[in-house]
Amino acid sequence: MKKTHQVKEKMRAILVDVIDSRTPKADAEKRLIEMENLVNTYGGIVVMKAIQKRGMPDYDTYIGKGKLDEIIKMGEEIGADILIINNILKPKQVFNIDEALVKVNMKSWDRVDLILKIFDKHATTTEAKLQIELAAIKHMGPRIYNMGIDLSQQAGARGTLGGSGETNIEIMKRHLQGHQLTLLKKLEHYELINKGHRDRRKRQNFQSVAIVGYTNAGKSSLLNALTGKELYIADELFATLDTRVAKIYIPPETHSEDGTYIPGREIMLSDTIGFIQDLPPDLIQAFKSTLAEAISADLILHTIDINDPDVFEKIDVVEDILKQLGLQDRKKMYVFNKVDLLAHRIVFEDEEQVPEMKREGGLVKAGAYASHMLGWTDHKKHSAAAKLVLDLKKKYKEFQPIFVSAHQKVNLEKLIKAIDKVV
Ligand SMILES: Nc1nc2c(ncn2[C@@H]2O[C@H](COP(=O)(O)OP(=O)(O)OP(=O)(O)O)[C@@H](O)[C@H]2O)c(=O)[nH]1
Ligand SMILES: [Mg+2]
Repeated sequence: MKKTHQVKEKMRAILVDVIDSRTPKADAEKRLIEMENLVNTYGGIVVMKAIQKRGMPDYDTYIGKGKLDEIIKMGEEIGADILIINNILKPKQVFNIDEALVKVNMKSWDRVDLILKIFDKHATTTEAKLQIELAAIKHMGPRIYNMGIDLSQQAGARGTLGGSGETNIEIMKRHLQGHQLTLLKKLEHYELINKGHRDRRKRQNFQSVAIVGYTNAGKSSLLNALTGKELYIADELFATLDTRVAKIYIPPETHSEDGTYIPGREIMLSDTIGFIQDLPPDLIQAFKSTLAEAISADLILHTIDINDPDVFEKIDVVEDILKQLGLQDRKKMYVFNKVDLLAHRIVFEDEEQVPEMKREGGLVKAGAYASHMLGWTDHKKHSAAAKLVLDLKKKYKEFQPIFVSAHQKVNLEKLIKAIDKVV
């Protein structure tokens, strides 16, 4: 059969996650699922996955020689291209693993490699590309300094490098350090431009609100819904790598009692890169310039996918990263998004402002049983959703939790009012 076009085969990956003996099985499985999502986002498929319990990672190969042999055998049988380990490995371990894998035409990545590859694929602006390059040097540099035999041989073979008494690795190291400085300089330039923009907005008295949250929570969707922008939205992890800023318009208001007129105003809203668990500090550091918008915001909208089975853990991950960015004490509001996927007619029984509910009027008030009879949704799901909302409301009371749907535009007006009140 004649091929009309070349179809590029998807990268076939074997995943291994090394966990300690205290990690519960369910958590380990969730980690693997997230990792598989990352691989799919990159455009690969997972052909095998394994969880490995170890008291301590193996000194030479992290996963241990037995496991590595097993993977080599499996990899050859099922035709895998790559072994991805869901941990952060030492340069020496990566080197040893790659050396063993080369005979079956495979290579290895650790968690940071995988995240960097996705970043690289999604980056569109020069600034994002520079930040990724910087993060990559920080991550890969030590591998080259310590183990860069391949590279140094190549450099040597070209015959252009190599001075008296200086090894090729030292030259490579110097080269990378120089390059890192160049990148930092270029990034500084962007930071200055961004700072200029921020300062101007401050002078014009714009208040700024930053949307942050776990990757895929719906941050870009929320910004679009609130501002009418059309940012890139995708059911992938790390769809956004840059900061985008847009205005929300707060309409003027006349007080019903005393007739005072409050003029309308505009607030700057920014969207940025999503967070993920085990995000290495180096990566956060490299993205400081992009995150600067969030760092200087008057209010942080922590956006959360309410349907996430790990909603509480993901909130903690984001809070932890906010802390690393020095933002633990910033004014914060929690926005639980994607309520359209919940059985929200019942969830909002105590809130009369949901547009859909208004239309259904008295029926809603009839409660869970009636809606079950009407075949709206299953009763159990309703009560679970209602309980979840109550739990979230109680636990995060201080952050004025608000429940919205960026897709269905549920509760957005309430959100805008709440923002208006706070900033
Ligand atoms: N059902 C439903 N889906 C939503 C809603 N908001 C966003 N989504 C979907 O969730 C996915 C992620 O949305 P994005 O807006 O790209 O999420 P993000 O937080 O910006 O993600 P990253 O930039 O990748 O970190 C997309 O498939 C959206 O269509 C919502 O209110 N309801
Ligand atoms: Mg986004």
